[in-house]
Amino acid sequence: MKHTNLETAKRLQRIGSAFCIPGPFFSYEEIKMGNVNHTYKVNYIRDDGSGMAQIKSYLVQRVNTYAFQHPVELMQNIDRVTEYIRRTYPDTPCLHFHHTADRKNYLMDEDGFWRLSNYVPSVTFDTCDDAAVIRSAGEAFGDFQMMLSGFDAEQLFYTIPDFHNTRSRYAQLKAAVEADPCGRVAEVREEIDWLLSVEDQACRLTDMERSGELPLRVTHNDTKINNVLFDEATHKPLVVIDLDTVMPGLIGHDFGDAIRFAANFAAEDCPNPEEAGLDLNIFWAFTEGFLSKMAPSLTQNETDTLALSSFSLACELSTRFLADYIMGDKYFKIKHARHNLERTRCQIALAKDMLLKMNAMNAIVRECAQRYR
Ligand code: GN1
Ligand code: MG
Repeated sequence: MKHTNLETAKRLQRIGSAFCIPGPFFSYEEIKMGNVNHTYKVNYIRDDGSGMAQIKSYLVQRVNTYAFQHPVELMQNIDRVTEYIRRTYPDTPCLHFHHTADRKNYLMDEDGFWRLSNYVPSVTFDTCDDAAVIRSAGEAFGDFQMMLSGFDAEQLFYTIPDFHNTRSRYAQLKAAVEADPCGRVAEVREEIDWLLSVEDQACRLTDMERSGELPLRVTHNDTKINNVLFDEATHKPLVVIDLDTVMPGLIGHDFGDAIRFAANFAAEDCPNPEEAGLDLNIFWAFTEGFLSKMAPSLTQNETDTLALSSFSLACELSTRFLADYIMGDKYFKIKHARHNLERTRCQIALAKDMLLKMNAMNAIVRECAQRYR
């Protein structure tokens, strides 16, 4: 349902009061980042103690309960993870979610499932060709995994079961093709055929996980570089955000997802797939940063499959975008009718280029793994 600005302001004000935010509501803006949840920055007027008015900002998010069907458990995961980080690494900045009067870190009401956190003044990057920033993003995600290496994975609820199970993502695509509820399959035969032609290679990590050849860790699972907040002035990483999918996973899920997003020459939804491809310099910079933190803990199989993981994650996401397009765009937010199709084509073009550059990627991984071991 589309709301007017006034209606949205009223809703956000109501949510702010439920989370006991003091001071008069001043304004809000929608933050367009993120393909699943809705995010708003809300601004309040606060007396700074000397009678001068100051603006204090928060982030309000409406969790997409089509994607996250157990949002209460999701918020419990976030609570456990952030509490663990706060306790174990008191000097590391961490997200802070506010509580309602009845001590819940969420609010469920007639128009959704809401949460509210502090706003951290920062910059984020959707695309970035500055190798130093990319390297720092690699360090930030590497640090994040290392910080959680002592965290008991048993405590985590699977917020989206089989999230990075590439075999089951392929199965979902095949089911969508079979159902074809919108009559869109004929138009995307070429994409379907290509994805099916590389299925076994794309699913290699999933198969190795099943056979016990790759260890489970606690991973972030949604490592787009825009999930790292950077200091506005120094461009040093401040904090890793978007903890909705912190679950047991493979190191390659974090590495591969970051690469397929950050090291693509084109934006994820670029309408011209011929512009997509793997930027090996960015690949190198991220790998450096990530492995400078993770290399000492890698198994041989993990090292050997890191480069492949970026191909796997690009194919996996292609199957997700394509299945969503075929099913009528129910999962990912879209801005126009062919948005998911354009995302699919761009991701496939990237995956094809990754195949051509696999040897180079492997050489970079091996070199960094050795240097930082
Ligand atoms: C979604 O919401 P956002 O932008 O963090 C999706 C990721 C995809 C990504 C593609 C929970 O992430 O898995 O890789 O879109 N998150 C979920 O842009 O499905
Ligand atoms: Mg996310």
